[in-house]
Order: sequence, then C-alpha cells, then structure tokens
Amino acid sequence: AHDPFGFVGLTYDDVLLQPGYSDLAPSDIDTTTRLTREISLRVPLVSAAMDTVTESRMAIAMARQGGIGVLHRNLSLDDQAYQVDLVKRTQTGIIDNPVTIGPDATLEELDRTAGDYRISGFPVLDAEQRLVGMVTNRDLRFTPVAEWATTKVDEVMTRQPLITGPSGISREDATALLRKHKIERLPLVDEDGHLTGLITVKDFVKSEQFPNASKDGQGRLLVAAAIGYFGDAWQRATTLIDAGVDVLVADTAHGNVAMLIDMVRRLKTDPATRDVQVIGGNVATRQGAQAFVDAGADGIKVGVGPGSICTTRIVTGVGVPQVTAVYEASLAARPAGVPVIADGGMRHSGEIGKALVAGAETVMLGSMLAGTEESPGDTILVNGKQYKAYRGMGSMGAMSSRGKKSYSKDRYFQAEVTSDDMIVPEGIEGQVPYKGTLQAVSHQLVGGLHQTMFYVGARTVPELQEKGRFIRITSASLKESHPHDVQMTVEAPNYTGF
Ligand code: RVP
Repeated sequence: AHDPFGFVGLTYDDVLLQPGYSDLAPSDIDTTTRLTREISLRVPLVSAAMDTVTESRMAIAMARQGGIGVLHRNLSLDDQAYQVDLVKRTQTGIIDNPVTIGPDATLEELDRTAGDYRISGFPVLDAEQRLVGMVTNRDLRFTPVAEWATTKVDEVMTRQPLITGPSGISREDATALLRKHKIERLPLVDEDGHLTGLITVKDFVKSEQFPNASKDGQGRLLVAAAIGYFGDAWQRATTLIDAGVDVLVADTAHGNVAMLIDMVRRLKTDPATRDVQVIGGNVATRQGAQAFVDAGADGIKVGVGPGSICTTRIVTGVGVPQVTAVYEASLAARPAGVPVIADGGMRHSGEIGKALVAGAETVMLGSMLAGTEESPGDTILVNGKQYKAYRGMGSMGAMSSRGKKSYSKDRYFQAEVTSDDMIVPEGIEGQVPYKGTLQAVSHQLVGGLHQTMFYVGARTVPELQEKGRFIRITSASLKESHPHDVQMTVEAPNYTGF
C-alpha cells in the first residue's frame, strides 16, 4: 500500500559523495556525456531556457565551451528562429551556407545585412548563384554614407579573378591558401563556379581556440530551443527546424500532461520533425519520465520546484526534492537509454557531480549563468556592486504584458489568461551578482566536476555514475561542509557564501 510518509525526498544539501580510490591523473578525466539519445557534449552543462539567461549570445558561448544553450521561447516565433540562425552561422570551421548578397544590392542593404547577421564579409552571387565577387565592410569605407543608398555592391566589390578553393578542401590546404594570399575569407566553389561554402580566418582560429566546442556534422555550433504545446507551437517547431535547430525542448513546468506528451509523440513521428532531437520536461517522478520514454523523447528534463526563482512548491505545495526526483526519473529513463537533464537548484560546482551520480547526464543552470556577460540584459549598479536581472519564467514580469507580450505563459498553463490581474505566478523577479564571462564561470564549474571525478576515482561520466556512492548527511554536517567559524574576507571565484 502507498505509505505517504515513508518515502523521504532528498536534495543536494542532504547528500555528499564518498571519496574513492583514485589512480588518475587530472588529464585522464573526460567529462563527455549525452544530452539526448544522439547528441553528446564534452561538457555536461546546459543553459536554461529563460529570458534572462539564454539568447543567441549565451547559446554561442555555451556551445563554444562544450555545453549547449536552450533558447527561451518568450519571444515571437520569427525572433526565436532568427536566434537559432545567429548561432548556426557563428564560428565554424567551414560555413556551408554563407549569407550572400547580389551585385545589385545597395551599400545601404549591405550595411543592414552585415548588422543583422553580425558578419562583415559576403560572397557576391549573380542570378545563377555563381560567385562574381567578394564584398566586406571595409569596401563601405571609401564611399560617403550619403551615397550608400545609390551605390551598388557591384561598384565596390573585389571582382574576379578571386582566390577560391575547391568544395572539399582540407583544413591544411585552406590554411595554406589563406596564408599565402593573406586573405581573410576563402570562398569555396564547384566546377561551375557555384558557391558551396566559405572559410574565414577568424573562424579557423576560433575553432582552435575552443577545442571542446559542441558542433554538428557540418562544423556548426549546436543549439537547442524551447517550445510549448499551445497556439503556434507546431509552427514554431517546424520553423525552428528550418532554421537549423538541433534540439527542441518541449518545455513546461509540469510535463506530465497529456497535451505536452502528445506534442513530443507527434514531433517524434511526423516525417517533417522526427529527425530532430526532442527533450520533454519537466517531470519529477518515475512515472512522469516513463510517459516521455513511451512518447519517444530523446531526453527528459527533471525538476519540479528546485529553481532559485521558483515558487511552485510554495504556491502549489507540489514538488520533489531534486536528488530524489533525478534518481526516480532515471529509473525509467536509464533502461530505455534516454538521458536525464537535472534542471534547477544548482548553486555550486559540487552539485553537478551529485546530479550525475543521482542519474542525470547533464545539468541545466539558470541562476549560476544569469550573472554572466553573455546573458541578456545590462548590468545594474547597486551600492557600487554590479548585478544582472534574473527572473522566473513563471514570474509576473515574464507572464504579464508589462514590458512586452508574453509568449510563454503556457509553460505555467496560463496561456488563456488574458488579464494580468488574473495571472497566478509561480516565480519571482530578482537579480544576481555580475560574474564576468561565461568562459570564466564554466571553467570553475567544469574544474569542480573534474575534481569530483578525481575524488571519486572516475575517468568518465559513466564511471562516475557507477562508482559514485552517496552518504546522507545532517544539518550539522552541512554546516561543517561550508567554511565555518571564520569571517570570509575574500570571495573565491567558485564560492561566495553559505
Ligand atoms: P536555477 O538554476 O536554480 O536558477 O533554476 C533554473 C530553472 O528553474 C529553469 O531551468 C526552469 O526549469 C525553472 N524555472 C524557470 N522559471 C521558473 C519559475 O518562474 N518558476 N522556474
């Protein structure tokens, strides 16, 4: 029989990992893990689909570090697809679908396109899609702005004979050509002179700078995007797929809901969508995870109420402490080969390893990343200290029409609430200290996880999951875990206080 009080839920602060025999060198450690059935990441970090955490800048930074970002959905379908596009066009070894321009475009149009895509140089194609020139921002400089509206690309571009490479050029040959001719961009063409790709020096250097970067088969950065189940959700999904999204996250605060499970099933069966990876969420029980497994999900996101800005457990009285939630979900997901994402409640790097041992393969972070340079929004100065805004997607700010239209109210099943006065929020609005670049934050998180693995004696994430042993602790132990009986005078980059 069901014993309501015999089953205790535990969270990160209730447990520690026991040290194990270790014969590793730190360089042996490999944090590669799976985000979904088919996508692996070198670093198990995912940035939250929140409007104060993940837009294209964060998604780009996350993918460069070896994780991935989930673009939030509190924006129009077109805006979200544009963000996907920005990520997919960024920093790749070879760009196989470069933005191009026609010889008849005006310099004004050139300038606008350069701004829209944040790129500075374009192959110029004629009506038959043949390469006829190259044009860059620099070519604008020699024409007075007053003449941009009337001057055509054709008049300023660098024309044939151009230095080009053959379609299937190797990295070495491309580097040699770029060096020899001291050019910034190398267009790739087939025998008929049709453009097939573009290599830029900047991208080549960057791809060496970010050796862990998460990339698709064509060398483009990986990106995920959140969708719902309401209104234009299906069109949003297909538009995001057209824009090149790698993973769709069917994302609500309560994923164990018929409409959302049906959405996942439809995405995984419809020929138009079934090739994209689909994550369902959020659930916090074995049964909830099983429903997504049965619907064909490629990943399952776990967490009901652990988020730093979340009031779901307080407003509704519903939730499962996160370590137990992850463990329970993994009981259904693991045998089916479906990875679990532990979403919410992370405050320190030590919790990443705990989440992985509990059964997750990646973790999703909101508050830990909201203070970075790459999150949306400006820094706020309060008493001489810098902060960045961070709010729940179920907060009044994110769900009300204050500011701008809310597109993501269905995350909290309030899509049909039209009056702001009638909204029942499940999150708060606040701010977090400014933390500098994502790269610096990620370095501390991944470094902490490396140490976890070293202490446990695990070379790989699967080994960590196999060898990791929890011990339950008391509140006295938790006090002992944190610095105590000392007044902290200098904040560490990975520890700011109890
Ligand atoms: P945290 O990392 O603890 O800040 O939590 C982030 C997570 O909290 C998100 O990934 C999401 O699952 C959840 N969230 C977002 N908004 C809200 C809310 O308003 N309740 N909760």
